[in-house]
Amino acid sequence: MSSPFPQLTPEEAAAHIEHGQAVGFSGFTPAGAPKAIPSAIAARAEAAHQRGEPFKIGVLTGASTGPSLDGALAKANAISFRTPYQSDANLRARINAGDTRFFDMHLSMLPQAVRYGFLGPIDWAILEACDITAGGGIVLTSSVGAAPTFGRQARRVLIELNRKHPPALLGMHDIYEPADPPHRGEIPIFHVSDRIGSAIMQVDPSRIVGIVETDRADETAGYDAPTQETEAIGNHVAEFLATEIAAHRLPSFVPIQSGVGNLGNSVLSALGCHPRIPRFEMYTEVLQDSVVELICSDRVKFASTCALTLSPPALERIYSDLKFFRQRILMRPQEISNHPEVIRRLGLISINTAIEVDLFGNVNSTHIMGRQMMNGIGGSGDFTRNAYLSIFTCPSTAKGGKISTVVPLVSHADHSEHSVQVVVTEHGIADLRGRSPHERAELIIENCAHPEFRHELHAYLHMVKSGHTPHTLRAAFAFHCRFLDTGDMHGVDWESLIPVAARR
Ligand code: 0RQ
Repeated sequence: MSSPFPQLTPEEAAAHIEHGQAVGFSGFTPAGAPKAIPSAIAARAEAAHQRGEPFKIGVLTGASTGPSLDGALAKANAISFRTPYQSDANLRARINAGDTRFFDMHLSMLPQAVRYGFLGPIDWAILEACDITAGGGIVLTSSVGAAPTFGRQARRVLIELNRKHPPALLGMHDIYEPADPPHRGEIPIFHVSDRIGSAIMQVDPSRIVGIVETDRADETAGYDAPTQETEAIGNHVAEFLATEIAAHRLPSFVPIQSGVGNLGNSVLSALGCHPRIPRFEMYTEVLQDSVVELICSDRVKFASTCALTLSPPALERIYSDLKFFRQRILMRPQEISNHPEVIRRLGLISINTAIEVDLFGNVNSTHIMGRQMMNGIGGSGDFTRNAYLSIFTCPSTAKGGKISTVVPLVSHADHSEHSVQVVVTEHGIADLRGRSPHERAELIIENCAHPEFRHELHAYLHMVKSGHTPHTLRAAFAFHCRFLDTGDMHGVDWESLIPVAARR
């Protein structure tokens, strides 16, 4: 059928976007993000800058995106404002240099913050589709993210019709936007596979300015092979959950959420292989390569996700047998995949990665040395705060062993000791449930810290014995300060930092 919408080149589409406008892009991780139009906007910004004219836009997405969106726009210094999450090295540098204002948000809250008007008007929605009807019905591609909200809220809409994604994807999305208070009712998901919305998202066709046809693969990087460290962490998580089953603390094996990355990929592989972990379901925001394997081997029964964050071969595997996978995978908007109501109802096991964890279970997911933004909180807060069982994993050291990821006090707090229940490193597990701060500290040092740092952490702890939480503000950041001064956390002189009179 011929399309009633004008066919545009990426450059023609980009020419519509003006300096100072706010643009909501589809995509959640590089999955499902437009590529041609944002690259052309970046070129337009570069040309404007060469003429000495300002050109920056506000960029809203579902989560991170790939090199053609965040990467290209950041290289061109074309992003004034960015939310809710990113993971591109160029953009990270722009944010930390103060060129781009970044607003780090819980991913579940982005769509409603847009509807409430908290983030200002959205001038444009730029959405990647695999099919579009004359009436403005859009079949999204490898993610849903916040596309339905951007499509409804934006004044005008541009579509990237990407032939790399088959129109037969129809049926893998479940588009549902809750009403806003005071009219919001329950979100009727009672099982991971419940469908509550439409397979197609709807945009007012009179606001569609044009369509750009492309044929470009998602820019999701593949996953590294597991290392001894990531395998050990995965095995600890699997063994811990098997013990929970044996202790009847998991009467039925509740669905799993797992964060993105090599570690998350390894943990899922370990769960899939463990003989005492039953077949399970996933209610998560990102589906990674290991889950495709586990669906094929029938270890994972069903996966509800917001995005197919897959390497090109793994995505191809799904596209080559959509009949099989359509019965086992459903993509939802981030407002639903990460919704606290649904997470509490289903009772999830959340597994996310920390940058650092302190002796009491507070977790930093976002900042390096308290100052430099890494990626953002992503969905980790949505899941951790509401999970049946919340787990954080991380290697016990970073930067070739010079940094202990177990520190006296986190240099930035994303998840508090009240939400974090279990900490896992390659050395073992600290189960913090029902433990006081003193007990937590002992467990985390003994079970999780790297042996090279255990003595130092004990030295800190034993200098200050009284109080509900054994801290001394004089030395709580001594590890971090030592690293900033010398490039290595080893060798803190606790004796001189904490005067005898302060050791109570
Ligand atoms: O640095 O890249 O220079 O080598 O941080 O660390 O170990 O490669 O781990 O890629 O899984 O990222 C928490 C950032 C971990 C991620 C975080 C350095 C380390 C390395 C990356 P290099 P790794 P990962 C689902 C849920 C928040 C959002 C979230 C994240 C780099 O998992 O963004 O959970 N989480 N979302 O060397 C200094 C430390 C360090 C450190 C690690 N203590 N000090 N540097 N690094 N620890 C996803 C979504 O929501 C979409």
